[in-house]
Amino acid sequence: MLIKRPTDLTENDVTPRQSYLNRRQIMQAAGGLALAGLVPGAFATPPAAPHWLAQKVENTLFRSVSTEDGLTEKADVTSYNNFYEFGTGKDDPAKYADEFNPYPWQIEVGGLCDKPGTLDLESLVSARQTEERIYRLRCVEAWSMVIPWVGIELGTLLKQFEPRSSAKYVAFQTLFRPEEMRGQKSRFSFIDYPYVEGLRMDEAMHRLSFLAIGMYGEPLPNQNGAPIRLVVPWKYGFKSIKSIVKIEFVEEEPPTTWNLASAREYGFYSNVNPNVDHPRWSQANERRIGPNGNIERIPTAMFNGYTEVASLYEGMDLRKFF
Ligand SMILES: Nc1nc2c(c(=O)[nH]1)N[C@H]1C(S)=C(S)[C@@H](COP(=O)(O)O)O[C@H]1N2
Ligand SMILES: [Mo]
Repeated sequence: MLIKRPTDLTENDVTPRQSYLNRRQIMQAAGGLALAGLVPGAFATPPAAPHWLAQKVENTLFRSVSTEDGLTEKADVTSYNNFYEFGTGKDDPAKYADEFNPYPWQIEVGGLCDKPGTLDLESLVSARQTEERIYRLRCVEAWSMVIPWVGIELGTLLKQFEPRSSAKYVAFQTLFRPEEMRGQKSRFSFIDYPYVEGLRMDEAMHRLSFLAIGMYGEPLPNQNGAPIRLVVPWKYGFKSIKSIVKIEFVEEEPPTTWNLASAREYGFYSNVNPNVDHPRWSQANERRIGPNGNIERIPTAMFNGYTEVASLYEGMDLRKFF
């Protein structure tokens, strides 16, 4: 893992947005247009991100964390998703997330802190320097991707609300808006809404915990959790909760969606761990969806390779606290 201290950050480390586009994506875009011409109205126009947001993401000049692993294609990251609010199929989010308009957006921050408040996305984002971080994302289903996110460190935002010492955990909540999120209307959904997640305070304050507002140099597509989502690269993907509307400092371990759905399969910690299998499949390997859409079977690394987080779990039995 290549990590730069904030003081080592240099300008223009970031890949220009255009170079993310490759031949495959350009061809797909052309194909999509042709098809849209044949089937009028089949493709909803995605709600456009506001100008200030697109500018902020595009003008991100610093890359603070990177990896030797090759990037997953943007076309794959935006078409193969888990976002149950739009359906349980991998292609449902790309199909239906355009029915959701994330703008304007506010986040309510409260609980055990001295400066609770409601932030609108614009003031949250404009006050801060954004950075690009290239992280591996390892889904509990044993596939993985490598994604260039743009956003801010979670801890720097949380500090602003002055959490009290009694705050031991941070709880997150996704938007509940069934009119625009068709999966939330489903009567036989395996999970309940709103989607909730949580981190222990020290995990949330770890410098790798990130809030993304963009990827591949552009604002987040809806299917990837627009306009703001968590990214915790050493944990299984479901901890990286999308489209966050609420953050709360709490004393007790907060309930989390997948743990509520099946406690024996999905623990609160859910650190990537090749030595602790899911009850129904092995976690020793993963299918890496890599450059050019190539899928490679590779061994899974402890903490998804982010071993610097190990000190957070010293003395803990990671089989028990899986
Ligand atoms: N609100 C919400 N957040 C969510 C999910 C979801 O269904 N709803 N799926 C999770 C899972 S299982 C994964 S693997 C990642 C996928 O993120 P991506 O689609 O941006 O790759 O989002 C996570 N965040
Ligand atoms: Mo996942």
